[in-house]
Amino acid sequence: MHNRILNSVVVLTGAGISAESGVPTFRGEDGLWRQYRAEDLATPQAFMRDPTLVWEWYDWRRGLIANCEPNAAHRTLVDMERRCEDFTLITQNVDDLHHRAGSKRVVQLHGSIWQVRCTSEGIVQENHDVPLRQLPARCACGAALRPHVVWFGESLDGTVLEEAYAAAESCDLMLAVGTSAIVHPAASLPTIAKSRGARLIEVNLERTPLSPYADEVVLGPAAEELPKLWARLQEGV
Ligand code: BJW
Repeated sequence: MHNRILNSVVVLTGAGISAESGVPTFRGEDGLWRQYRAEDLATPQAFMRDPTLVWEWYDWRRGLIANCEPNAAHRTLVDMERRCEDFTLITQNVDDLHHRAGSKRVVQLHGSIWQVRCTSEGIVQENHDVPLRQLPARCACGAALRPHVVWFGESLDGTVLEEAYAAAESCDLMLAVGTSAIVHPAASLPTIAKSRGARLIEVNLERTPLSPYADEVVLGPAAEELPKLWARLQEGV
């Protein structure tokens, strides 16, 4: 990489990057499942109240995601990782489409929909059953399993968060792609980068609370706009 501004690049992705793969976003019109909003299901309280309902939602999403393929935006980030000296991909998504596209190192802020955790022993296991054999899913020890994801009001993994903050604090360029930028602490990463002198570029279908802080807002679908932006950045524009 010859251009100094691309020495250290951080990309924060949200649900919008997977939208063109067919994964519903959280807050768009397609974010509704039955009559529920995602915000009402992605909480420990919802799980305690009705674990079967919450597992039905995850089982439905797992089935849907299993049939989705990474798109051109995911693939562009694979190329960025290969070509940038110092590159960190931070995602809020739990769909694992970055890994499936070929990204090697992905900081998964909110966990993975393909991992489950025992509510008694805390043990995390990979689970790719589609559909799940039992709802609510149960551990061999008999306790309920839960998705190994971060719900509202729950803390993010400390090591994961530290890695994300460290990358945001030291990057030259931060791209925020397909996130509504309202869920914290993820939403604070681009503004942290900006406050430390990074160039901030946002890619989204619409403006977000982040837009006023961005040096550039690219409006359009990520699968179309990110490859074009990457080509431009490599030319030093
Ligand atoms: C396209 C596109 C295309 C469409 N191309 N673009 C500070 C201030 C205020 C509140 C808080 C705060 N700090 C913490 C909080 C509380 C809370 C929070 O942020 N609340 C806000 C809603 C106000 N945060 C938490 O509770 C977090 N925990 C925490 O901080 O612990 C300590 C603490 C607790 C309580 C108080 C204080 C401190 C945990 C957050 C966990 C979020 N979990 C979820 C579910 C994950 C599991 C799962 O997937 O099932 O994470 S919720 C959901 O939102 C999911 C997402 O990762 C996350 C972000 O959504 P995202 O990715 O931005 O998606 P959308 O749908 O919102 O937006 C899509 C965007 O794409 C849109 O802009 C579209 O326009 C765009 N788009 N198609 C480009 N083709």
